[in-house]
Order: sequence, then structure tokens, then C-alpha cells
Amino acid sequence: MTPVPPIIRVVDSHTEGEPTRVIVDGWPAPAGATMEERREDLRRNADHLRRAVVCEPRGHAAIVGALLTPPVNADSHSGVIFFNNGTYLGMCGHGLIGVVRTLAYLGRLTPGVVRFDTPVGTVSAELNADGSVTIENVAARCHALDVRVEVPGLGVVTGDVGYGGNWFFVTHVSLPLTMANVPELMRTTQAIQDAIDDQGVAGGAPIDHIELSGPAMRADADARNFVLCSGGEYDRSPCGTGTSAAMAILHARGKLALGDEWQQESITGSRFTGWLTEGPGGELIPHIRGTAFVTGEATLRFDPADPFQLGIGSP
Ligand code: PYC
Repeated sequence: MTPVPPIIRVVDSHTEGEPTRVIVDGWPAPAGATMEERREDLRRNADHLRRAVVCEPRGHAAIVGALLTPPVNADSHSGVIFFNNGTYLGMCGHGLIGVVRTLAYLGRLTPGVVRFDTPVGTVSAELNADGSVTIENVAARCHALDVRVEVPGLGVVTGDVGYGGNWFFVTHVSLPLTMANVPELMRTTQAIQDAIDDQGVAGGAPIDHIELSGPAMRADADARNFVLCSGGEYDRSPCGTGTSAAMAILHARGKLALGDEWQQESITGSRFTGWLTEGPGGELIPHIRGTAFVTGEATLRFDPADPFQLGIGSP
């Protein structure tokens, strides 16, 4: 088990409303030659640090942590492993935008396009002159259309399954996607996730995010979403990997051409601009532009005498 360090230094930011906590010092480097191996090492040996850093009393359920590691590819700036209040992610779009703003804030960002290794592949990002960040994600794909799930209390819910660095079930409900409805949207999406977990839909695709899509409320957006994340909390941003998966599904339905911009509004009213290009092997490459702001810097302390040294509810 990875020893608990006395202190860990973090920089906090939010990207279009969704928080990211970048670990900048103090967390022992995970073992492994690949980013997948390093994520597995964290899962097996350092899960107590994940909880201690992002969960209460130092954090809260919506925070996504980002652990920087040495790169695995010679031309990458760093490796990055994202995690939340419950588990580890493949990629995280809002999180990568937060990482780039954080590195720029710390004076650690090299100019131009910067590459990062993640457990699901290498991605790249660039800080734009206006302070926004454009990321190029791993390839996205539409996995299955019109998938039916029997959801207790809701009946049959039909949605599409897509991958954008994490796995998404994308559907529509009659409930308006407003902040006032968040408790009901949480219950609805959690019921859909539970039913998917029970029924193993779409060939057992490891779906762990539920995305509701509805009409935009902003005049400058194409659609609004509500995304339930893998830790059971909702995304305050339009969700970078969710927007990637949604664009691949729209493309499969003939509703989004390569190169056309897709303006994705979030439940909080913030927005990502996305578009798809074709990769060298014909794969769909999602691009997402959004803005992050640094909100704080902290030295987290882990006093062995503290009954909540590793977070509330820790085993
Ligand atoms: O932006 O990809 C994203 C994301 C995933 C979970 C929370 N945000």
C-alpha cells in the first residue's frame, strides 16, 4: 500500500463550472510502464489517497482529481490519470482543460500543442490566446443506436451508446433539463444506470455515464445536457468525453458532418464548442474548446491522529 504522505499540494480550477483538482506535489509516483498499469497501481495500492484528496472533508463529490506522472511517450509533456469520488476515469475533457490552465498558471506549460498520455491513449491540448483551451481527444465512436433498457419506475428507455474516452448511454427524457430539476434528474439517471448495470445492454459495453440530451436554452447552443458521472455525481460542465460520444452518435445519425461545430450547453448553462475530424485510419477525432479558471491552491495535510485522515466513510 502506498504510504500516506504528510502533505500533498494541489491547484484547484473549474472548467465551465466543473471542478478539477490537479495534484502538483507530494503524491508518490504510481508504478507501471504504461498509463493503464499506473492506473491499476493506483486502484490497487493508492485508493486511500484518491478518497483522501477528492472526498470530504478536504473535497466534495463533484471534484475530479488529476494526477500528473512522467510521460510514457517521448514527445508527451506528462501522463495524467483522472479520478473522482468513486473511481478512475479513462479520459476527462473538462479535467484536461483544467490541467492545461493549471500548468500555464504554474509556468510549467510549453507553448503550442502539448501531448498528454492517459490510460485510454494520448491526447493533445493547446492554450489559445483568449485563454480558452482546445483539446484533441482519443477517437470517439457510436457503439449502438436505439438500445432499449427496462428501467423500474420509468418503463422502457431507448438511447444510444457511444464512447468518447468514457462510455455513455445518451437518451432523452420529458423532464426539462433545468437546475431546479437536478434532484429528479439525478434519480432518473441513476435508475437508468442501475438498470444498465443489471441488464448488461449493448453487448455488455462498460457504460458508466448517463447523458440526457434536450433542447438548448441558450440562443448560441445546439443542445443542452445533463450527465451523471461514474461516481454518482453530475457534471457541471457539458462533459468533454460526453460531448465527444454525443458527436459520434450525431455523426452516425447523419446529423453532424465532419468539421461542423457543435455547441453543447451544460445543465449549468456553460458551453463547450466541439467538432469532429477524421483520423488517419478513418476514425472520428473529437475536438473540444472550453475555458477553465484557477480557483485556489492548497496544501492538504494528513495528520495520523485525524480520524478522518483518509476521508469520511473510508474503510
Ligand atoms: O469532461 O469528460 C469530461 C468529464 C467526465 C467526467 C466529468 N467530466
